[in-house]
Amino acid sequence: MTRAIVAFGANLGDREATIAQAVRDLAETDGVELVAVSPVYETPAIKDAGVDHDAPGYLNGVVSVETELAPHELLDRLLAIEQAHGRVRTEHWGDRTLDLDLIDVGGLVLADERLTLPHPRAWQRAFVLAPWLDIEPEAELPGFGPIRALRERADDEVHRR
Ligand code: PH2
Ligand code: MG
Ligand code: MG
Repeated sequence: MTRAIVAFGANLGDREATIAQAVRDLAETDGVELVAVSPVYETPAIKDAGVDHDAPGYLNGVVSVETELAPHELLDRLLAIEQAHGRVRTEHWGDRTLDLDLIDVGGLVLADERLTLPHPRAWQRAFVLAPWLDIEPEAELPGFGPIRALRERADDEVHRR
């Protein structure tokens, strides 16, 4: 069994209901055991150009799981759950009903055309680091060090609900 961190984000539709159902979908997956679910944070949308207060705000958080699945199998499952919750796109680039990102899988470092681990932007995103810190205060991001120190440096604003 390998412990993995999955981040969730939603900024369209009934964000809370979508996230709650997505967490249930993940928990019901064969070969996946849900270990912890973080508090949920309200966060302004980050776009290529920076914070976009005109875009709908996100709810963000993370879950930790124990899994028998290989990283790409877990990725396939996350993509299927995203699909099931329909990623309706609007004129605002990047807005989505549900995003599930694989952040860390047992400290593995890998990069191929489908998956980069750890998640390449997790180190700088308070909307990932803050909820992760809530459930794993001593966690380290492979190659980047303790997430507590990373969280102190990440300056995007997050508000616990
Ligand atoms: N995800 C993105 C882009 N911007 N901003 C917030 N606040 N939360 C997200 O989860 C997020 C984002 C791309 O995945
Ligand atoms: Mg994402
Ligand atoms: Mg994603």
